[in-house]
Amino acid sequence: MVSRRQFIGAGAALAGAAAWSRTSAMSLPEAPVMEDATTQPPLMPSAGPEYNPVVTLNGWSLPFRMNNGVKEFHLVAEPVERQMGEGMTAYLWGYNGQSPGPTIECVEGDRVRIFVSNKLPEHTTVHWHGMLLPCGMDGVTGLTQPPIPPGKTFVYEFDMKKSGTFMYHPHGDEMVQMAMGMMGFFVVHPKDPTFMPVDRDFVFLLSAYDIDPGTYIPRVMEMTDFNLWAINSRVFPDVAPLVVRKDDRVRVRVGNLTMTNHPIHMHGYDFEVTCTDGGWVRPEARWPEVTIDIPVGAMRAYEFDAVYEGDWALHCHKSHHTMNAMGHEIPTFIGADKTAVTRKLKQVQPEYMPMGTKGMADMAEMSMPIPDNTIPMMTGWGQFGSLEMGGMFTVVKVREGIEPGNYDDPGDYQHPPGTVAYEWTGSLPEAAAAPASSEQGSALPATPVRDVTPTGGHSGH
Ligand SMILES: [Cu+2]
Repeated sequence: MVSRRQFIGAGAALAGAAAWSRTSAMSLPEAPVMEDATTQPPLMPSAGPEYNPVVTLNGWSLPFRMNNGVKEFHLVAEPVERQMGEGMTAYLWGYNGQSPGPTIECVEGDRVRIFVSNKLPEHTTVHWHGMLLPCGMDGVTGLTQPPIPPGKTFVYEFDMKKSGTFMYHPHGDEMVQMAMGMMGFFVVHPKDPTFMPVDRDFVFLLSAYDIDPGTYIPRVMEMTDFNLWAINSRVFPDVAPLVVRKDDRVRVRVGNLTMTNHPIHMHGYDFEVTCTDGGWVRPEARWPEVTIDIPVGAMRAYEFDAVYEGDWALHCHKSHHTMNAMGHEIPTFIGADKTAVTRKLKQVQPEYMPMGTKGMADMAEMSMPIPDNTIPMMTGWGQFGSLEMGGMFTVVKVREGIEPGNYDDPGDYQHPPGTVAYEWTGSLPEAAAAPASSEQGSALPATPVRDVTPTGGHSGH
């Protein structure tokens, strides 16, 4: 617990000559805690200007209180237990019971006072990524403030100069603290509620961990070879779907605090980037995309009109990032005959299964024995079988008639008859024979081949 005396001391030290700081006359706001990893419903504003709150996938927004016109929040940096997926819990560091920390929402023009209490075993600070603020509120250990020692509380206070999509994270022992999961979203809504309104506004942060199967704590020294690629510290199939009502205008805000870029691809739609952590993108500066690269330390928001019903995949396009805990040192066995070696290995290890000789899809369907506290590499079941996915993968579920404010999983998409890929059961045509090389000179036109028919042979002659 932080005593009132400690709190006043920290406030006074930070406030210095700033006459506007009245923190010493107040009590510390409550610090709500969330331990549930399910997506919480949007937090409607309890005071101040109206706004349309965001929905944090597998997360929540931090409640605030008003104090003489200032919005007050209380963040607590602390060790947390995060269920990354069913059967796997990680011991991370985060804020208010969760990693990532709660989303902070406010409105352009608000004055915000954020109390940060440090319950970590080492010092920390909070940097408000993308915000325009007084330099001394920027949260860089040593450069703009002393570190917040364990057990102490510091106060940050500044005006929301512009609306947009931002984040917060430590700027003290940053490598360790971000590898341990310390990060959160910060959304500033426009003062004018008619500015670029959307019906549904989703946010999530990309994070990556290296946690050996059967263990709980990330290896913080890992630089590139992570084994858990996560959306809000969850991995598929336990990342919440983005539930959308047909014809809604939808915004998806993504931030990347991993060690590499993530090309985020959404199926079924084209869309435009409308906001970065630098601000809103002018309409004449946008272009259509179906994949947007999220650079390290950046945020992108994209928007679309949800006119196409379905279960649409949304995932990182680096295929290793849609896998869960796996070793990367395994040789390729495609085409290898393991029959003889399997017979021998089964004599000493009867459960041995040969894998990878035809690819690795069989991994998803086998239930191999795995250690406690880990997640299969490729998993997740849909109405047509295994998805053979993991990591940074989720589903955008667009349905008719979903109530506004309802984000419950509507289940599998019911495809209209005749709209699902199907097996051809008729006779198969003979494969087109390649012309013998000696004939090619006369058979092929001099210009590049344009008129090859699909049933074989060349036209003409
Ligand atoms: Cu990725």
